[in-house]
Amino acid sequence: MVGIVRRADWALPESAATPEHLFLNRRTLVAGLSGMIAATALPGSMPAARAQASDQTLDLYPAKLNDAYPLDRAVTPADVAGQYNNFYEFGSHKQIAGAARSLKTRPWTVRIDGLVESEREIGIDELIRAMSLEERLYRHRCVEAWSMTVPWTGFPLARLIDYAAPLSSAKYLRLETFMDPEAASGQRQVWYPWPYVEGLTMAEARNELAFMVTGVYGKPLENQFGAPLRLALPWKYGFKSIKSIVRISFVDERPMGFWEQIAPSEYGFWANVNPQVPHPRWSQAQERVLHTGESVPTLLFNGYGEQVAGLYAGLEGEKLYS
Ligand SMILES: Nc1nc2c(c(=O)[nH]1)N[C@H]1C(S)=C(S)[C@@H](COP(=O)(O)O)O[C@H]1N2
Ligand SMILES: [Mo]
Repeated sequence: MVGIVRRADWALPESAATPEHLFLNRRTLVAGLSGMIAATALPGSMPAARAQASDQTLDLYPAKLNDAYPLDRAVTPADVAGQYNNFYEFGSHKQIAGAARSLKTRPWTVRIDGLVESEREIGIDELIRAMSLEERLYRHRCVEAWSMTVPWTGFPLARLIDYAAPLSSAKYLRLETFMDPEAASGQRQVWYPWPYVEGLTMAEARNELAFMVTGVYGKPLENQFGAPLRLALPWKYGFKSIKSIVRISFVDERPMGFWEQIAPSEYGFWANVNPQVPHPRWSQAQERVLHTGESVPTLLFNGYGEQVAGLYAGLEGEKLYS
């Protein structure tokens, strides 16, 4: 998301404000190159082609709407949201839906580890069946100043935390995306710090809004949305909503996210939406609403302050909004 073109105004065409060119800091570059050397030194490290097993959760869709989260705007059409995605594992542009089909999402295992009573691995179908599904209408605000409105299907992250039984020493949740350069051509670009990682505090993770997503528009997720399991944190910039999760770790140190590793001066740990705090290279005051052709004012915490503002009391010294 890091652009080299300097732009001051959100109203410029998205191609200008949208970061597409990668700025590399020295550390990331060095880490990436050593990763490449390690990869080439390991013969047979490429996974063999696997058959796609079938999704055993189809009968759970569509799930019942939880109407506690009403919207102030129309839902983005499914084909629009499904053809405009950020998923750098499949390319640094928005038209990755076709490329993302090469990801095999069954079988799929999620590892739960770190500061928990007992570490374990669970198959995605078993996990989804253990959590009951609901639908929620959420707004999504990308740090690149576009937004959409989506009917996600999933379950509260808090329910998964209860299931994982973390120890009281757990302070943060660290989430990790799959690593499969054979299926995901973006992961062959070794200068990025793969795999994609994100993190949040335990209090944030237990907030009612933090939602584990398994479906969208009344069906299981299509791959471009981050199948078979992604996060939705609607009060934060979209890069916090990590896709295609394979590992959930309970840790006592603040995890460093993918974008924070690449450009810490531009993308931080907290990344809460705030129209008054500009990105170093563009304003966050407005957002371009996908499909409508309109720009509207961005709201503090993306409009979810009632649910989340209390999480940040006493943290005013932190860089909460980038
Ligand atoms: N693993 C992974 N997760 C990711 C990303 C990514 O590139 N890789 N992009 C993030 C960004 S910047 C955004 S805006 C959202 C986009 O979600 P969507 O394609 O479903 O709209 O996914 C986030 N999660
Ligand atoms: Mo984003």
